[in-house]
Amino acid sequence: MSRQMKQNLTIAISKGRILKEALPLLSKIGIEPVEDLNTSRKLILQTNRAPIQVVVIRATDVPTYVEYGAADLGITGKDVLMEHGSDQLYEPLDLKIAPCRLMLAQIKGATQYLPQRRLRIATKYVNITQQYFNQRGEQVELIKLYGSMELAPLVGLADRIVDLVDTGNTLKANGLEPTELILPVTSRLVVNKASMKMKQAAILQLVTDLKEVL
Ligand code: PRT
Ligand code: MG
Repeated sequence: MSRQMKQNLTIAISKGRILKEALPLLSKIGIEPVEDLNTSRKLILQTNRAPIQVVVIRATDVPTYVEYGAADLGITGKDVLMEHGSDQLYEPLDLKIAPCRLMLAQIKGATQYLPQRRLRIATKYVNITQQYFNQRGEQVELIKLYGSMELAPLVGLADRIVDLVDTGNTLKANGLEPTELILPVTSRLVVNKASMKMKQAAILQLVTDLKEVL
């Protein structure tokens, strides 16, 4: 066996819906966790392909693990990567899983009632939102939230929100409507730059295999 084939490869995967959609992809290229993810509480999962292991972490932590080389590869949403600012990472593959849209949204019909001050926008995505309004030359006030953005306009915390939308049901159920598309989102494979050099053969093989099953 060549040296490269024996090299460890750690893949950090965003838990939740991305993990659910990523596992079938890995399975298609012959990589399966040896433990049942639904019952296991382990954070490091060995796979049937001995040198490959999977760590399951929060979406927003994936770029950090991969940047520092604690994981060689990562799978997370384009929203998370853009917000983090991941120019330290290679992004060789759009896995096309967990698709959604990052959108500006408001209370239905709210455009008719523009406030006499800067628009207040609540979001988890303050960097992306700031860039978006900078590009349009508009000054806004950003309010950073960590969840349930839909609530903010309903209780007068913000005039608008920037949030992920899939079916649109969550917005609709709260009397909100999406108005502008900010970023189309899918999950991406990212690679640590040093790993790409040191473990090139193994990583390129994985990328090629994944491309074939997409
Ligand atoms: O729970 P935790 O804070 O750890 O993270 P999380 O809940 O954000 O994780 P999770 O499992 O939801 O995964 C987040 C990632 O999945 C995002 O970074 C996106 O890349 C991707 N993704 C794809 C989505 C959605 N689709 C999505 N619909 N993430 C969140 N949503 C939310 C949306 O904001 C809305 O509140 O799901 C809700 C339902 O959407 P509708 O429009 O179908 O009603
Ligand atoms: Mg969640």
